[in-house]
Amino acid sequence: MSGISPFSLSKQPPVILVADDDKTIRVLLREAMEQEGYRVVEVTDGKQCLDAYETVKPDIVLLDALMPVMDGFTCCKQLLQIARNNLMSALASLDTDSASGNTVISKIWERTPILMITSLDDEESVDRAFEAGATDYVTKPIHWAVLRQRLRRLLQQAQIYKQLEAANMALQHLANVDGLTGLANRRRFDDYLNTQWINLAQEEAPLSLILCDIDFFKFYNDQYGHPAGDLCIQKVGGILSHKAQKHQDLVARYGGEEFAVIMPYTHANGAIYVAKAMQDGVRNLQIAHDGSMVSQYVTLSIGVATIVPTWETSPSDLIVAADKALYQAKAEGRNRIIL
Ligand code: GH3
Ligand code: MG
Ligand code: MG
Ligand code: MG
Repeated sequence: MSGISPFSLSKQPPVILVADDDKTIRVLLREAMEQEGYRVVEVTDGKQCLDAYETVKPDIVLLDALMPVMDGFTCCKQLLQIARNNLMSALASLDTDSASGNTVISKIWERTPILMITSLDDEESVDRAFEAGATDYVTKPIHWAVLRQRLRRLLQQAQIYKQLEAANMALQHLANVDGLTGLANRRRFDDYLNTQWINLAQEEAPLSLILCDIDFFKFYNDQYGHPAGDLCIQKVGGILSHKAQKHQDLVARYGGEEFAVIMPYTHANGAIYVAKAMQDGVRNLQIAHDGSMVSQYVTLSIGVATIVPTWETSPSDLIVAADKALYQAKAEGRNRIIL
């Protein structure tokens, strides 16, 4: 007996998809596996196995080598093709978003283990099983203890991959998300800007950047206290994220009470339109601000810059331009938008 139960990391009973044309074997397999606490779904050939795969979402596929209609080798190859296609579509999304690297990692780990059942005296089938991409094999007549242990080990490995994936996702989240607002943090801002820079330089498409800074925020803290200041930052962050409509727009907390919005494929007019919506949105929150010299409510100063990225320029050129505009908005009296 291996020490760790395959259930130790998961509540649901593991699902085994069994494909075998021999009814007697299927009955025996079902009995043996149900005794282990697994849930069993039976099919009689490789074609049925492929059809059932997406709906059943098995934890393991147990695949007889020789079956009518479609044999186990072909079925195994096609199951891997499905996994590969999933991976390719996850990779394709990397073009627009570097954070989806997580998705790619999870797609690699999502690959369901395939255990092939070959005849004991058929060495060639063992080679073919591995060539087709099987994770492991058992031989017929079935040695039940061997099958039990292989299943346990494969399920444990799959569970460990899932745990690692969850831990990886949690780490990525911590590394990329601002704790106070739930917005993208500065690190994610830098990554995203760099990725978009490269995309848009290739496409010769425009990229806009909005930088917002809360007016007289030091006085806000002085007046209402730091916890109220935090709440104010959260509310402002929430409204900015609500006003950035396009799925490619990224709203980040750029610094203490500063926010940035990266807007790919957006000309200056579009960016100013969104900046105006953000400015109005924040004012309409009507957060009282007695320390402000420009309004009874919390307001924003906003700098906007637009550029068509090239290989001769760099993201910092866009940041410098937006920062200058923001500085000018402050200098000209705050609570305004400068392009
Ligand atoms: P201006 O209109 O020129 O922007 O004036 P300001 O007072 O907003 O500018 P300044 O940069 O001098 O002050 C920003 C203040 O924001 C100072 C800092 O204490 C406060 N701040 C930065 N991060 C946080 C935070 O996470 N929570 C709170 N409550 N305050 C913060
Ligand atoms: Mg068979
Ligand atoms: Mg500031
Ligand atoms: Mg400020």
